[in-house]
Amino acid sequence: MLIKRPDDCPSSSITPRELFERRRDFIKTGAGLALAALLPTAQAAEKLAGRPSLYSSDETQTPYKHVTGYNNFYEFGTDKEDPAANAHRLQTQPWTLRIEGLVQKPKTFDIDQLRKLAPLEERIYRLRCVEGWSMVIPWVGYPLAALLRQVEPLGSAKYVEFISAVQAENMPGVRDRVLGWPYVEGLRLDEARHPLTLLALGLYGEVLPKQNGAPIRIVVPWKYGFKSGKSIVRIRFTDTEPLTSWVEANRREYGFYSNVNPQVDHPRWSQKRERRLGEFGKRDTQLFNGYSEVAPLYAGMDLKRSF
Ligand SMILES: Nc1nc2c(c(=O)[nH]1)N[C@H]1C(S)=C(S)[C@@H](COP(=O)(O)O)O[C@H]1N2
Ligand SMILES: [Mo]
Repeated sequence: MLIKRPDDCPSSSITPRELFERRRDFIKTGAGLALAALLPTAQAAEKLAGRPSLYSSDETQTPYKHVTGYNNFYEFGTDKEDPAANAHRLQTQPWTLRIEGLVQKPKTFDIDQLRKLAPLEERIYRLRCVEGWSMVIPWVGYPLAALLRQVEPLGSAKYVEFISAVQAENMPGVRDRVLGWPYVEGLRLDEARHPLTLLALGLYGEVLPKQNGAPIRIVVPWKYGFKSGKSIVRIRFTDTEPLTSWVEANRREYGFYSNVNPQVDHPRWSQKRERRLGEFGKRDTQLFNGYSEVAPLYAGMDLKRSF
């Protein structure tokens, strides 16, 4: 059935691609022909291509509809469908990213400057969420290290903090005190500079959909998904471990490191298995989400204590 009542199917949850596909399906049927004329012409999402990267996984990519329809973005609500329904309200133009703290040259970048800063790559990464699902997503972006070096960090800088936008009037979720706002995440500087850590500006060959963290987000593929802050406006270099939103909310359940680790269960559930969105059954979760090249970052650390 193609026609749904508006409240079953908020227009905001329909992606340009879905609209396009619906129009096409309509046009194929005689009955659809007349109705197709009433539908808004789908505005194609702005393309953003990247050159293929050697860091890419060759696994089956998670369908676009799951990547953009089943999200965590608490600023827009706590249900997995809320971001797709509400994130259209996020105002992404103009947008600036301020980089400051323990640096020689604090700077502010706009999106055009960020897009041109380094060659865009397409990186197909696995992402494992702490709640037990996983995805394979073709991101478009470049290593965060390319951005961080622009501001010449001081020797005293040991961590970076990522601060997401707060637009109270556009974000129904920030009325809830589930988390302290703004959403804050952080990495140790060597983690932030690791070549796998990505500054993402797009996915599936398009600019980032708003529910996925437009116009810029971090992606750290060996850590649980919540370490990847969305819609960030500020990066701050610090000498102390940042107090992240999830640690602040519940430090017994969420640690600063949050490396994917099947041997360290969440206090309320096992982390040994995961479900790939769009698939049935479960697969084994791998240490560091399978990105074993990051192991040297944690040499000598007890990963059960520093979870
Ligand atoms: N600002 C912000 N960033 C966020 C979140 C959030 O609620 N707010 N949720 C995190 C969580 S829990 C996950 S699993 C990933 C989900 O990213 P995705 O929706 O693109 O799959 O975003 C992370 N980044
Ligand atoms: Mo998550």
